[in-house]
Amino acid sequence: MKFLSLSSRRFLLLVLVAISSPLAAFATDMDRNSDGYSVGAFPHHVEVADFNGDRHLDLAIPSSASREVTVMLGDGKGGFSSIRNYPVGQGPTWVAIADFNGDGHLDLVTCNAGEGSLTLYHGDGRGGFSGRRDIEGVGGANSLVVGDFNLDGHPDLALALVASSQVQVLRNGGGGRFDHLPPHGVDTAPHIIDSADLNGDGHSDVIVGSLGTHTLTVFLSRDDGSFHPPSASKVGRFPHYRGYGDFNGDGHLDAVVAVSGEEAIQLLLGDGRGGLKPLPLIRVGVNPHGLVAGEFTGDGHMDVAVANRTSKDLAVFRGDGRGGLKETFRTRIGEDVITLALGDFNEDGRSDLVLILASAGKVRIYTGDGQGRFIPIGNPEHR
Ligand SMILES: [Ca+2]
Ligand SMILES: [Ca+2]
Ligand SMILES: [Ca+2]
Ligand SMILES: [Ca+2]
Repeated sequence: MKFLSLSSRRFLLLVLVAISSPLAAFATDMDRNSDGYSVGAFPHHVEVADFNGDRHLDLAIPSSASREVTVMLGDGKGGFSSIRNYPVGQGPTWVAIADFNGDGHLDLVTCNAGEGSLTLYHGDGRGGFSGRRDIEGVGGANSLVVGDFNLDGHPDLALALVASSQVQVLRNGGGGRFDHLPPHGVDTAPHIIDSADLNGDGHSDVIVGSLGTHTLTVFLSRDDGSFHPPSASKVGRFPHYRGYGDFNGDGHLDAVVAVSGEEAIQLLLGDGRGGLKPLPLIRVGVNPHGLVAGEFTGDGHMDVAVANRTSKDLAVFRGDGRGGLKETFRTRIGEDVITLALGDFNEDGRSDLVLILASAGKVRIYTGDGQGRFIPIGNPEHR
């Protein structure tokens, strides 16, 4: 549908989606070809959730150059029955999903790096979003993560503020009303913030990668929502996306990070107390960026998939359960993949990947075969 303008394409999609489900499926088939589904300009991030409660995985994708977040409702067969764009603030780089107002339906929030704001939408539980509310006063925020840091049952947000090299928690007082807590200093140029329970106390901790110092900083949570003094681990140059899992089978969560300046990934062994010990770099390709950790091969050991933005390929590393990672699969993508996420989109019991093609403005699903290989779902070889 390249020949249609964005607004007319949006209108056509809205009309088709509004009619009936067989036609809606037809609409998205039209929108999809072997290149993938078109979304906004420069999609930057993706989150996977079931927004409409039909047990099929859905996607939310902020597009940083088009001030919108795209919501794609999955059909359970690796396709999408509805694609809708919602306007947000300028330069959205990140999205997070949770039931912020406690009505039982998942909501979404984008981090709008272009203007230092967040845009919150309330989900209706049927895949639609409304009640836009913008939260100002988060200048320099680049990424955010959800966590119930003070254990009151209301999901809070933690933001990486790249301009001021700080981490800030926005505490949800209930109903999706957020209080800005005093920020914490972090190493220079924090980029990606995420969370994992590194010390195994059942409580999400916050991890931030800093591009200025090439470090990962861990903030262990206290029960009242405050953090212990942070500790940092030196990693390879330019840490980007991370995955978490117990790679060496000692019962402690470990981290694996794409370090683009080294053309490598790096495993960091967790000590169960929040410490992360970096292991030697593993070369992967040019400009690795997106990364997920999961069990792709059926042997019960954690594996890693990483996308190389400049060499435009995807590599899978099979974990041996003892902290070893060995490349077992590589496929050419031919596009600039900024990030990827994991989910069983065709519901065959095997993990699949969603790839976000930044420069192309597209989304592609690659189905997993359960043995560590991933094939684009439009590929006839896979039918
Ligand atoms: Ca769904
Ligand atoms: Ca809600
Ligand atoms: Ca471990
Ligand atoms: Ca699957």
